[in-house]
Amino acid sequence: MTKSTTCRILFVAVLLTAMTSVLFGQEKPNVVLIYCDDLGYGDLSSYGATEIATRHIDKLTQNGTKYTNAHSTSATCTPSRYALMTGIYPWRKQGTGVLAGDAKLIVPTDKVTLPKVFKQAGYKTAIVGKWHLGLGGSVTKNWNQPIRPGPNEVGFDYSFIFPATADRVPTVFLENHSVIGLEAQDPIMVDYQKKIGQEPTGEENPELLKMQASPNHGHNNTIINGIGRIGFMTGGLQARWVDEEITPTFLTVAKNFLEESKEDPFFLFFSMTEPHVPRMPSTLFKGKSDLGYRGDAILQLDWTVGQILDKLETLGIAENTIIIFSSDNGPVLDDGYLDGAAKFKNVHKQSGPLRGGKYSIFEAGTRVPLVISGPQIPKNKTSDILVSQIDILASVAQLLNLPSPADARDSHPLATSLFGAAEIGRPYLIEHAGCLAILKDDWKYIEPSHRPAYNKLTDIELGNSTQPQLYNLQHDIGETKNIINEHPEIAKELQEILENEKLKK
Ligand code: NG6
Ligand code: CA
Repeated sequence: MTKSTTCRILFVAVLLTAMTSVLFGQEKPNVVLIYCDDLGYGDLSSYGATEIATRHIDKLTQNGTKYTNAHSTSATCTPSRYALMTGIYPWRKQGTGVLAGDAKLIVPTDKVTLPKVFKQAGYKTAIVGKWHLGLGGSVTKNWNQPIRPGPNEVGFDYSFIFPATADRVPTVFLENHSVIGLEAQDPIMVDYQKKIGQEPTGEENPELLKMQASPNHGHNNTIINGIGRIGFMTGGLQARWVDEEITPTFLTVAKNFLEESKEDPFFLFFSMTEPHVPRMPSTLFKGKSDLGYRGDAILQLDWTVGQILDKLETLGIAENTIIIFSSDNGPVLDDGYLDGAAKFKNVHKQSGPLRGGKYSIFEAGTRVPLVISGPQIPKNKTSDILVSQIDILASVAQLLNLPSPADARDSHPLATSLFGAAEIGRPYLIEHAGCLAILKDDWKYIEPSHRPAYNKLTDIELGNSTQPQLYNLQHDIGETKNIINEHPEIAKELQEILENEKLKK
């Protein structure tokens, strides 16, 4: 073969490969959604933290757009995740509060979901990490058999999850429908009403704990890996996770998925457990921060994000991958264990300039970090448009040229902003933490509520008041001054929008 023929063949081969990648997939960006558990607005150095350096997430921030007015729908996990999956405000639906570890699936199997949108466009979909949206058709279930429905029935081709939270039983992983590592002769049983089996509980045998539970929080049921949990469990000794290995496990599984999916357009929901309690980072990270295990867990989270970014680079798909990084609700220091986090209350500002924290209707409950990077997304940009995680679903449909999903009626299509350079936010947003609040322009109205104003256990101001509240967030981001008496007309306008929203079915 002459040199020029070889060159021509090579040229045609390169051209064909390029055309194939344009036609079959590569023009569709991959999407990795990295979702943290209880990471606060002030927990990252790119969001102003001075006592901790989250350099991998900082790098992501430099490479993308950072949002300063982005929200989860709710101040706890299950409702925020319900909204993310369905595009429906969780307060419209009964039973979307924080779920027990044996709860049944609450995401409808016959409606649109975020992963189903991707599937409609031919994507491969996976969830790796925390689920907390229930499993199976009822509370009573046999954990030793395949459990359906779950993530695979609502749109994920592949799932590798733990059922609820790291502080709730069962402390096991499920791959698709089945618990991993189960031995037939040692079946698992779970109970949230009464003790089952002979295993020690935190309440009866606190001397066996490697981390003490905070008094009165209730993390004193079955002890697993030296940590008292919420709920009782027996059996499945070989299937139980070791807390220090949770994140390395999820990371390995996520990397494998990326490796296997590099030729397809894919959606990976990487749902991390940090810095939710119990904070038990891998030994490598213990003592790495100056902020105790909570800080160490954040450094582990940051490192893990770096590992995902590196993997995308190595696979040569970083350029064509959108990364969405956010958190399901605001921060908390003492959420059930005496891990020392509360000691750093006045050192590290986990809520940044915001008031409240997890569980709170004040801003720190739902205003969370949101960083998005990707092919069409401006780098090193800060945006203050109003956006919510509930908008991701409709925005993805818009990005992929699919019809707007009617079921997801609270989700706004903001693709030109979230995945592009536009600066268009949603007109208003409803916040949820037991009671409701509404954000519009610079204003925030919190409806009156008889719930407590303060939670002593977590030391968090919940923001509830029997009086209606109005704040101007432009001048008072810390919600220090209720100015409803000065602006009754604005309060009335916001209240009316809120009441109308509540009436929508
Ligand atoms: C609360 C738990 C808390 C945490 C939370 C769920 C008590 C007193 N506290 O009920 O420790 O597990 O539920 O957190 O039980 S979330 O981020 O998943 O919503
Ligand atoms: Ca959470």
